[in-house]
Parts: sequence; structure tokens; C-alpha cells
Amino acid sequence: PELQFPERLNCAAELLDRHVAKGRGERLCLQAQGVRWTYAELQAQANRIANVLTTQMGLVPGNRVLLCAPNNPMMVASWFAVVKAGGIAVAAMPLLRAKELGTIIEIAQVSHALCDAALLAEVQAAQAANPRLQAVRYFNGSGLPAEQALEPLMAQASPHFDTVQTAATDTCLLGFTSGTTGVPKATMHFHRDVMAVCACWPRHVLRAEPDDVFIGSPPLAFTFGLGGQVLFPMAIGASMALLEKAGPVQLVDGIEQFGATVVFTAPTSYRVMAQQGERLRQTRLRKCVSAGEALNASTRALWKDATGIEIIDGIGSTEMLHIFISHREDEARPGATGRAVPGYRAKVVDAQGQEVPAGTVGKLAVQGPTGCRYLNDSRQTQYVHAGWNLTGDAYVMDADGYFIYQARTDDMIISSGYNIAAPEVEDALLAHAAVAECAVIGLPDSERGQIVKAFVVLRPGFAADADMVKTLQDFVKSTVAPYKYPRAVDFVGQLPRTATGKLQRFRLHSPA
Ligand code: 3UK
Repeated sequence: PELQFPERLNCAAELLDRHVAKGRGERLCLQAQGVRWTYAELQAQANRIANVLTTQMGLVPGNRVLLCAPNNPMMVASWFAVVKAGGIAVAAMPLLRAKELGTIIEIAQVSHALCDAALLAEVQAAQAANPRLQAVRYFNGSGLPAEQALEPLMAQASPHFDTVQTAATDTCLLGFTSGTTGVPKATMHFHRDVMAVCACWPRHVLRAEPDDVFIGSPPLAFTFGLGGQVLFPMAIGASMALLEKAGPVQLVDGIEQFGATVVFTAPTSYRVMAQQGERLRQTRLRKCVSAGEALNASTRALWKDATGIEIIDGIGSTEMLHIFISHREDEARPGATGRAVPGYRAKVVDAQGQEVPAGTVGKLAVQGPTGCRYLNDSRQTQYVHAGWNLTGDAYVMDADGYFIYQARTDDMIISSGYNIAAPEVEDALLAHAAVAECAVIGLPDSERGQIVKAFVVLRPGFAADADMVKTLQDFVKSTVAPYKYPRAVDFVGQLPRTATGKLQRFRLHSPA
């Protein structure tokens, strides 16, 4: 792909202003419950907020602005306002509480905040403890103190704003890692990086059209969600449908109601939505993207049977900004994530960083137009080695350059000298009709080093008893090498997950 960018570049100008300037202002840009905005309308809203930020709230280019809201139109308008004004968007998961917001404010040195009224109390509590946060305004509120409301100021502000001519290498967003292990890290991404991800995976792999309607479940604070639901549709003049709550049920409703054609969500969500296959076949849905966690062959097959659609799997990370290994729907290989996205290079390396032959398990290393830049964090050297990004994933590459996910490097279980990837055992269990969800870990064991332990959530109507344990163990032994079967099985009501839906296996090692 052509990835030359001018010295001066503002990604908000490219993704938003450009369409209005080129006569596409009347095209549909954004839908939500009771809202339909054209590109010109989103631009006017973003411009009003940008004027409020710069003339009333004291924002100058380079300031970091906390954005805290469910996926709704004002969240998107605020994101563009900040970036147009040369600020840095720091989106936070809507479920975070004052203490966690305080950590983000501290790490990102946040000076301003725009939030949904529903989250104002938490943001204010965080502000009380962090005087660095000077100015807070909320939107979508009624019945709250009017002096902090954003809309009355927007009403008086001009709908025109001259987008700040930032440098292509100025930071436009800080993305926080999802914290599957510990203290969150802030990753920096430049205006250029945003345009680079728009030019790679969406153009070469997704291949959507301007009439497509994008929808999805991840929060916009997660770069998977920001890219899939906002940046990628806008890069091609398509539109997005936003859902404030996007569990599998609301997502199916939303696909139907908004005529969505492209959906972004995680494997667990596809498994549940597959039960609505008949209904989904009546909708306009045509492209389905899965990321965030490994998509196993059984979930891929389940979805294909239910809807007739082949899922586009892709691995991305907050550090890399978006997807770097993936496949087109017509090039899917069950069990494989895909090949390096055009623009990126990927290889599997050993502990010394040397590439290993095809068919050998090792660490995934990637390189491309985007990469990891932690803000003030010494853990940078854990992710980047000699110009390659080490994602922390164990992978195998086959002879055709397809990458097959094994586990997070921390989730490789070594039992009696055998290497067992936790997700492989999970996939084997998931293929059983009684299993709704499951998680597998390595339990310390004096004899074997580690043993395979499974936590299983059963589907309604199945009994959590010793017979079921035996049934599941025999089932695993019949589908994968018998030494991988779970010697210990616990039945649980639910599994610990992050706000982005990722399994927190470390919490199963030490139950609270
Ligand atoms: C895991 C996957 C197997 C993998 C993300 C798309 O997930 C995203 O970012 P995070 O920083 O986590 C990154 C880690 O998640 N993972 C993600 N996708 C897959 N594992 N198959 C997959 N398809 O361990 C990776 O290192 O939360 C995903 C786009 C943007 C993102 N930020």
C-alpha cells in the first residue's frame, strides 16, 4: 500500500472534513437510537465542541482530553472535536470508576474531560483527587447542574472551526491496554498511524463499500471498536450505527433496525448471536469481523451454518492500533488467524529472536506502519525488540504463511514435559453441547509440573456433577491428544473478563 503522508496531517480533517469539502456532506454518517447525522451534521457538532474546548475550556494543541461515554453520537463528535483542535483523545471505558479514571488521568496527564452525564459523578470524584484535571463538561444530561453542561455552550458556538494543522507525527490518541495482567499502559498513536491503519486492513482485507453500514459491540475506548465502528466507515464515506449497550441480543436488534451490513464483535458474542441465525439471514448483514480473542474452528462453523457468512478473523492490539494478521472471507482457513495484512510483516521467533521454521511454535513478531510506543513506561522494551513488536502471543506459521494461534505466551501449559496451549483445550471443550463457555489454566502440580484445569460454564439444562466431568474429559480425549485432557474440572456460573470481554485467566489462578 501507498503509505506516504504529508508533513502536515490531521486525521480528523481526512476522515471528516474531506467528505464535506468534496460535496459528500449530505451523505449519511452516523445513526443511533433517535439520531441520524450526515457528514455535514457531525462536522458541525464537532466544530461547535472544538470551539467550546478552545475558547471556553482553555484547550491548546497537545492537551490530553479524557472522553468517557458509552458508544453514542456525542462521544464520536467529542472525539473529532478534540482531534480537530490538535488535542489528544484519551477515551476511557465507560464502566471505569473514579479510582481507575484517576490512574488514567495521572498516566496520561489529562487536563480536560468531556463525559456522558451518566458518568459525571465518577469523573468529578476523579477530578477531586486529581487537580491536574482543570475543566470538565458533560453531555446528554438533564437535571444535572447546568453550569457544567456542554450543550448550552455548543448552542452559542460557531459550527465553523479551522482544523489545526498538526504534524503527521503529532499524537492524536492515547489507547490504554486492557489490563489482562496489571497496571494499564498508555500507547501513543500519531495522526499518520490512524491514516495508515485505514489504508491497510480495511482496504485490502475488509473491502467494504461506501453504502455499507458498520455496527459493533466494542467500546470506542478500545481501538478495535474505534477503528471498526468509526475510523474505517468514515475513511470510505460509509456510515456507522452506534449502540450504547451492545450485548449479543442488542447487537442482533441493531443489525436489523439499522440495516447494518458489517459487524465487529468478539468470538463469544458470535456464539450467542448464532442462535438468531434465521433472523439474521433476513437482514442486510454481509461481513462479520472477529477480533480480541482467538476464533476457534467450531465458532467459525457455527456462525457459517447459522448465517451463511464466513467470519473474517483478525488479530490486532492496542500497541499496533489495529489488525495486522487477518484474511479475506474467501481465504479463510478454519483454525488460522490469517496472513500478514498488506503493509505489515509477521514472523515466528524463538526466545533469542531468531525466526523459527514453518510448523514450529514460537513468539509472534510483527512490523509495519504502526507499532508500540508506550507513554513513559519502561515496559516498552518488553514489547519492542530490534524493531519488531512482540505481542506476547505464541503462534505457528504454516507453509503458506497462515498464522495459527496457540496461546498467550503466558498461557502455554507444560505438563509432564508436554506443551499444551490452553485455548486448544478450550476449543475441544466448547465443541461439546453442554459447554457454554470455558477457560483452561495450568495448575501447579508436584508430580507433573502443571496439570490442565478447566473452568466450565454449562448451558441451561445440564447437570454439574461427576458424570459430567467424566463425559467432558472423555470428549476432550476423543478429539485432541489424550494428554491434553483436563485432569481437574470446576463448574462455575461465569468467567472473569475485562471490560473488553477478554478472559482474565490470571484471576482463575488466584480466585479472590
Ligand atoms: C489477543 C487475539 C487471537 C492477542 C485488538 C483488534 O484485542 C485487541 O487489542 P488488545 O490490546 O489485545 C491484544 C491481544 O489480544 N487477540 C486479539 N485478537 C486476536 N488472539 N486471535 C485474534 N483474532 O493476545 C493480542 O496480543 O486488547 C484487536 C484490533 C484492535 C485491538 N486493540
